[in-house]
Amino acid sequence: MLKLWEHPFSPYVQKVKIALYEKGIPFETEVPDAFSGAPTAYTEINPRIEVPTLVDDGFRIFDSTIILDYIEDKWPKPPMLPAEPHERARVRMIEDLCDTYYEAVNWGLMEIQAWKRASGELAERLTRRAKEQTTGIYRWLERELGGRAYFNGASFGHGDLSVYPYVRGSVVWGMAPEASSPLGQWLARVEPRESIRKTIDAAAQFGGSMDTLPQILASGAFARQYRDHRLEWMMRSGGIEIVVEGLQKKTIRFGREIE
Ligand SMILES: N[C@@H](CCC(=O)N[C@@H](CS)C(=O)NCC(=O)O)C(=O)O
Repeated sequence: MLKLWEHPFSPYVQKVKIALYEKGIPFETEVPDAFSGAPTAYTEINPRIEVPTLVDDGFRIFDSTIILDYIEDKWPKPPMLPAEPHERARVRMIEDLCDTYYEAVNWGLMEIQAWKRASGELAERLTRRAKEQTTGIYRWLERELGGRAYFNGASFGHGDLSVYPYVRGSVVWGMAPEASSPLGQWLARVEPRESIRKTIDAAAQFGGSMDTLPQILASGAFARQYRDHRLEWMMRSGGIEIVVEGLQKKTIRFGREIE
């Protein structure tokens, strides 16, 4: 059976799960023991030591965008990308912006609210920046949505499953779109879908308490990966001292060097 290496909280994983559920493709899941930064057997499966990785009959595919393409190529029905080339490109640009810009804003909020990297004035400043950035993203997304029912066009597809996990993240971190706004209405339209419900329920049931995260960080047992856009977010938003302190205390690491 198809196997998805995952973490239920990962928006990249959520994209893939929603696509698999939409297409009715059965899959099994496993959470790798791989997020501390220490060497692990999972390196053999994904050289970046990230989730998601899809394993199809021994063939390993990493990166959610590449996985979505693979699923679409191998199981084309129902189609989840628009048919017309401009529209396909439009949807892919939405996905890319969400993966590389929007994700970092939510991730930064998690660093502050759950991992407690900052407190007091610094936490307020970073949260204010995240709020401003989220407002900008909402404006951009609403321009992209235009008069469409779905980001994908007339029906649900990659455009929507690429936006949903991030808007969901904004909701979790206290920055939900206005219910009456076009984005709020789109959210209400897509949220009841079974594919989304199953994905979100798995995250809700995963358990674990956010309360223990600051102690885990302080113990030095865990180094968070500050890869590309995440590092940029912290630097751009005014958290340079968090990066410096995290590197000194080894609670921040960069992506793995490929051997
Ligand atoms: N570009 C990758 C990004 C995947 C990614 O960053 N995954 C995160 C979870 S959200 C991860 O596994 N990070 C490893 C870590 O934090 O140690 C994709 O689209 O799949």
